[in-house]
Order: sequence, then structure tokens, then C-alpha cells
Amino acid sequence: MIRPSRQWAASLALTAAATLAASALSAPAARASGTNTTPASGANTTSASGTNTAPATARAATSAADPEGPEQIVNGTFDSGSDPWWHTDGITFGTSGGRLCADIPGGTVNPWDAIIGQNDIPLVKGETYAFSLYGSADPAKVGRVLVQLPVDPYTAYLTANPELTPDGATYSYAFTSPVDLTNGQVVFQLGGSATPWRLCVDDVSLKGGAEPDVYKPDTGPRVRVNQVAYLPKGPKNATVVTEATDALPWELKDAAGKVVASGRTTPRGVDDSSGQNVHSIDFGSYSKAGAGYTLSADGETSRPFDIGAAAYETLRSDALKFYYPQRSGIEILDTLRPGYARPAGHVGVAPNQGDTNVPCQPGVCEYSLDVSGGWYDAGDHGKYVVNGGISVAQLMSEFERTKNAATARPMGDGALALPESGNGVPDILDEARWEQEFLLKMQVPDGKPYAGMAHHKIHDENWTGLPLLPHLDAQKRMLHPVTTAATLNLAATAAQAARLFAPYDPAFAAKNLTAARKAWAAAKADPNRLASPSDGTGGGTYDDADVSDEFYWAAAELYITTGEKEFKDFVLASPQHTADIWGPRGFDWGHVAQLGRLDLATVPNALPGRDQVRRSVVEGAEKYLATLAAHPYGVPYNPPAYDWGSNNLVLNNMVVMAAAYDLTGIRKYRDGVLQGLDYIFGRNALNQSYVTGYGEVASHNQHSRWYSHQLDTSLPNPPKGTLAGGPNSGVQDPVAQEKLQGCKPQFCYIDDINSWATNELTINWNSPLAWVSAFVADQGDGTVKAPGKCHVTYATHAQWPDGFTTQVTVKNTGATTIDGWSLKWAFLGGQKAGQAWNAALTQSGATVTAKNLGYNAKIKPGQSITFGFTGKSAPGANPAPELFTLNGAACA
Ligand code: 9MR
Repeated sequence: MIRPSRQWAASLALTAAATLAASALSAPAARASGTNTTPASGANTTSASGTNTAPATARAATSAADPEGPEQIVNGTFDSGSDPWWHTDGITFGTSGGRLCADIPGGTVNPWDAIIGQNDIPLVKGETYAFSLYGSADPAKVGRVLVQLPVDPYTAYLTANPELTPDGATYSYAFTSPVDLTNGQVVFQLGGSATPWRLCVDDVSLKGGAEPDVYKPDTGPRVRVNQVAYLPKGPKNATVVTEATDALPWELKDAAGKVVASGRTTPRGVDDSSGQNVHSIDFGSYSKAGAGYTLSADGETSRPFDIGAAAYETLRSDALKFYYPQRSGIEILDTLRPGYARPAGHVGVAPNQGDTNVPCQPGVCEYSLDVSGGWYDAGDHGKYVVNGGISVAQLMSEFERTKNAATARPMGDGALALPESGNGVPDILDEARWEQEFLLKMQVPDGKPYAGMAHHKIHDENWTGLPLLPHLDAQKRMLHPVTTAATLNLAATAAQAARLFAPYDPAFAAKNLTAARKAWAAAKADPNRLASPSDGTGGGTYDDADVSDEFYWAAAELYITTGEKEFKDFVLASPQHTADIWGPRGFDWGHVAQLGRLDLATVPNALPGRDQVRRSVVEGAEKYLATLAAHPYGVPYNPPAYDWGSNNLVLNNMVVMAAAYDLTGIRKYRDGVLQGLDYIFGRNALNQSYVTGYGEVASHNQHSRWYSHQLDTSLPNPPKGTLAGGPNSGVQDPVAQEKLQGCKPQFCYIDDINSWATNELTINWNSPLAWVSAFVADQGDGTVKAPGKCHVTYATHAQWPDGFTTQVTVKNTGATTIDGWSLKWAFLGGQKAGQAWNAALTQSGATVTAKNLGYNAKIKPGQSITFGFTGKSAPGANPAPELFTLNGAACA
């Protein structure tokens, strides 16, 4: 994969200089050999080139080049893409089958007119190096390989001219470095051919010299805690890294250094995810709120932490405030996000080329679409429907949970300081709408081929370098082919939007329902149109070979919204409905059956067998709880290798436990969520928080083209509340490849802006963070509230096309008289409560409040009152609400 990094951008800049410098070299080889034929160099490029004309695999040098010496080339085997190799413009470059192949244009004059290279190769003076590669050329060509100074005068320490043939061969050389250099360069100079040709290389190796520096992260004290806060009445666990095998004493100290609790650790043996011998500490019996606590064991003292709830109240909004400055197509105002102001990106103002009139990739379509708006996916400027889909769904679900979960507390209009604040709509829905409007724009218009389907993505023609503010991106942007997965993401989110926006903007709700139905029909008609796994130049592929889970999710949302038979039947017949979808890896943009299952379980609907759906969510939670309990760092995720974006998988597994708590009220599921949070905030092998601005040591250099403070100090770091992707055993980026090779899963992370495989920020990773932090904030100080002493029966007696009548009975199940009552519930969609009897009804959004009248204020123990109302139906299902709150407490 060509993926820019700062290094890559710098290399390209250097290419122009290299061209100039190379002409200054005039006879580069002569000058280079001159350097190399000094007696001190031992082997020299003359002999190297000389040997090179001999049959392949001949060894050039006589000196003691150490073929077993340390490898200095990064990714010379091309097993994980092409990074950190760079190339000059005009070369078409790609890896396949673990080999790099490049099409070299014809018509260039000088060798240096076409270059492939790698930077930052350390050389040690006097050390002899063995350089080798496998290469082929079609048609045959004499290649030119240099190990050189990367800047003027581009002194070459090795110049070799392998005679490359279509059959391919291995070439070996040796040279002795006359210099100490930290930033040597290996380049293949490939220009000078009148006609195009194709080069393939593999196993590029430079062995010898100093062992590359082994990167050792600074992990601070060996006692690992949640550096942000433990809830006073919640669980409190920590991990100690120690050689000791027997239990050790621990002490909890308050901010004044006074010991307030103590105990003994539990030895846990060697943890596979970190390779460390560890003990765990449970100090959950201590519950006094305060700041600046520390935990000591084995002679080490943890980073400080709070016992309190305040941080999570802030985090729930910060995690959502992340989205406004991710917006495309709108100016970011300093008044709303101090320090983060920037002009609108991709609004059709030069140098931007989009997104108001975006053509397709050649051959894909004949029209252009206005696809402005939406959120940028991540640190890049791409916008992808499948990833936008799960992100907007999780924001909408965070809002929808406030209608159905006993502990949920809604955040209202104005909570997120948005341009739309004050419009009477909860800010979280305003933010979700920004993305949903974009998803709607990605749907192919009526009358065009594939009408109703959604384009998979829109992004730049090539990867851009860092930093690059969105409004400065001058690349051509294109729509990529439609896919079934994107279409179903649109169907699912539009169906969910249809019910949630109905109370606020019925026209927008209706537009979404129409789009959802169209998308569903189009996906059914074209059920296996997949994204190409090789369409990854300039943007991510987001390819997915199995879309049965997308079908299930879309059908589930359409069923919940409409109650219609077609969707019910599809859900019930889908193998995803009964499959065990709670695997250890969890769910993400490519595995979305869980989104459907969770909503079917938690959002009111009349699906036959719904109890089993609910039970299955609890079964999933049990699994993640068991994983967490067995893990000495308390992580509800423990695959042998950590995935790309592992933090988001951890958080999504926490969503499942949270849903189980919402469904059952059983405390252990809630405590599982709280423990999972400890890992995210510092109870981990690296002893760091993965959320910017939260915790003593926290990620703050996430890969982003506009939060590029690490590269340009005039730019900001990501805003407070931004999640880093987290450890990724795949180590696909150059920084990870250089520093993290062979890492144990928890160590496969580095807070470096160029580590895009371990340290990116994305809209679909902040969405579970937002969801979970709202859940945690809802737990207050962690006290589990007893259910209200009431029971409600809600019976809709009659229903006609645009209306219904409902009777509600409230029973006092407690031992004391209720004197004055206020009962709350929320409708699924846009229903409106009308005339009432025996109660006074008011409604805000979907939430209805029924208050007693003077004569029925009192409900004696064991007694009931009944009231009723007529309602105005909204299009779609009108299931009975399932959460009733009487005087602030959820009825059992
Ligand atoms: O999050 C994506 C991850 O699941 C994939 O394994 C990876 C490689 O295809 O791509 C990740 O998504 C990136 C996307 O392709 C481009 N924008 C940034 C995303 C996060 O790194």
C-alpha cells in the first residue's frame, strides 16, 4: 500500500533536489566510486559493479561483510505492503505476492529521473555491509542501486549495476561505510529508458553495522491504574508488573500521602498479551471520593488518580465534541472550539476540487454528485459510507438508549457547543444528522444505473502527506463504485434516523425512510456487489467479503422502525439472527450483525422470540466478562494478536456488557464496563491512557493531517476526548515496523503521528468511546439504584391509520403511599400524545410526561391508578414503550 508519511512526503520533496544534485554529480558513479575506492573502505563499488556483471548471486567483496549482521532495511520483503519505500512521480508501484513490482515510464533521460528508495538507514564508519536483493526486469535492463548520502553531494558508498533479466536473480554486494550516518539512503535509479519497463524486487537486504536501536517505551512505574478515575461505588482494580511470584503487600494513599487502605496482591502469572509477570490488586472496598490517590506495591508507586465521577461527565461530552471539528464542508469556529478554528474543507473553493461536484473513477459512472458535508473518516480526508454508517449508528444509539435504559440521562440541546445548538433538537442528533445527510447524498439518484445503491466511498486520487488542512487539499476526488455493503449501511442508518428524527423534523424523517426503503430494495436486487480489496490508493479499501451481517442489521432497523412483515421475516430467516456473533474479537465496521441484535434487544419492537434475542445479548456479555476476569489487566478482549483499532474492539465489547446491564439490571455487567475502562485509561502494559486529555500520560499525537502538532507546532494536537486506535499486532506502518517488530500485543503501539496503523483517530472509534462514556457517566458515583416501587401496564386499545388510544395503569408496588406522581416514557418515533383523561400530558421530542390531576395524586400501596390518552400516529411501528420512570425512578 502506498501510504504517505512525513518521511514519504519529505522524500518526494527531496527528489527534485536529488535530480539537481545528481546532475551536479555529473558522473555519479565515478564520484561515488571515488569515495569508495579509498583504502579505508575495503570493498569498493568498482569491484561490486564488476562482480555484478558476472552471473547472479556472485559475491562482490572480499572483506568481512557479515551476512548474519543486523538487518538495516525496513520491509525489504514487502510482506506488508510497500512502506516505507517511496518513489518518484510517474512510477506505478504496488506489491503483490510479497514482492514489489513497479512500472517504470519510458522517455526519461537520466537514471535519477525515476527513483524508488528508502530513507533513514544508519551506517557506521568502518563497518562492512552485505547488500543483496532479488530483482527482475522486463524487458531486461541494467539497474542502478546506490547506498548514499541523502542530501547534496549525494555521495554514494555503494554503486551497483545489476543486470536484470525477466527471469530474475539474486544479486549480492559488499561495501564498507566511510562515514557515520543516521540517515543513509538506498535508492534504485531506474530512469533513462526510452521505453517503459517493469521492475520487480524482493528480499532487499542490507546487513551489518550496529544493531538497530531497540525501541523501549517509557512505561513509568510498574503499578498500573486507571489514571483518570474510579467511581466511588464501583470496582477498583490495578495491575503490578513484578518478578515476584508470591503475593505482595499494597497500600492505597490519599493525596496527603496517608495510607487509607492496604492489602495483598494476587499473583496472576505471565500475561500473554504483554509477556509480563503480573499481579492484580483489588481495592474496591475503598470508596471515598477524592483526587490524587496513589497505589504502591513492590517498591513502586502508581501514577495518581481520582476516585470520583466528575471526569466521566466531562468525557461524555468531549467524546462527542470530537465530531464537529471532523466535519467536512463547514467552517470550524473558534468560538465553539477554541484553538481548533479552520476554514471549511472541500466546499468547491480552490485549491480543493470537491466535494460539491464529484465525478466517479473512470468507467464507474457518467455523472457527478454533490457529496459535500459529512465527517472526515479519520486522519485522512476520505469519506467512507461503511465507516460513516457504524459511527452515525452508534451516536444515534447513544441517543436512543436515553429512551429505553433505566440509568440513562439525556444530554440536551446545547450540550455540545455546535453551530446548531439552540435549535430545539438534542445536539447529539444534530451531530449525527451532519453525517446522515452525507450518507443520503452518496445514494445513486433515480434514473441512473444502480439507482438506490450507495457509492462505497469518496476520497483523493492519491494519499496526501502530513500535515495538510482539509481546505488545502488540491487532489482530485472521485466517487468509487457502489457496493451492497454501503447500500445496506445507508438502509440501516436511514431507517434508524427515520424513527429518531420523526419528533423533531418529520420531513427529514420521511426522507430517510424513503431512502432506506430504496436502498434495501437495491441491495436485495444486487446482493453481492463487493468493494475491491485493491482499491486502496488515496483512501482505505473498507472491503468486506461477507455482507450477510449488513443485510441483517438493515433488516433489523427497518423492522424496528416500520414493524413491517417483510423485514420481520428477513430478520427471523437470517442465519445472523441465531448465530453466535459474540466472538472474542468483537464488532466493528465490517461486522455489524451485533448492531442489529443489540437494537432488537434494547429498542421496543414486537419481534417474535424477542426474549431469546435479549438472552443472547446477556450471553455475549457473559463471554466478555469471562475474558475480562481471566485477564490480569482486566481487558474484555484477548485475541492472540491485537487487531487494527483494538481499542475500539475493547470498547464495543463493553457496549455489549452495558446493554446486558440495561436489559437485566445485574450489577456484574455494569462493573465489567467499568473495568474495561480502566484498561483504556492506563491499567495496561504501556501505562498510558489512550484518550487525549484524560490521564497523567495520554495519547496526543494521533495520526491526523490537521491535528499535526508533532510535525508543525502551529497546529493543534487532537482535541480532548480523542481515542487512539491502540495496539495493533500487524505493525503495518513504517514507524511501527521500525520500532515495534515482534511486539507482544499490548506493546504494539506508539504515540507517533506517523504510526497510522496503531495511532490513528477515527469517527468509528470515538463512537463507542462516546457511547460507553455516556453509560459510565450515567452511573453517577456508582451506586446501583434500586428500581422504583411501581409497575406500569401500557395498553394500546385501538389503532387506526393516523391515531391510537392507549390506557396506562400505574401500580404502587411499594409499602408507602405515593403522593403526587409524574410518569415519563418515550415513543419509538414521531407519535404525539393528544387528549388525555385522568392525567395531564406534556411532550418534548418523543418523551411524554404524565402528571396526576388533583384528585388522583395519591396511590396507596398495592393500589393502581389508570389514565388514558389519544395519540397521533407517526408512519411506522408504534410499540409499547418499555421504560417508565415514576418520580425519577425506573419502574420495575
Ligand atoms: O479501521 C480500518 C481497519 O479495520 C482496517 O484493518 C484498516 C486496513 O484496511 O483500515 C482501517 O481504516 C482506515 C481506513 O482504511 C482509512 N482511514 C483511516 C482508517 C483507520 O486507520
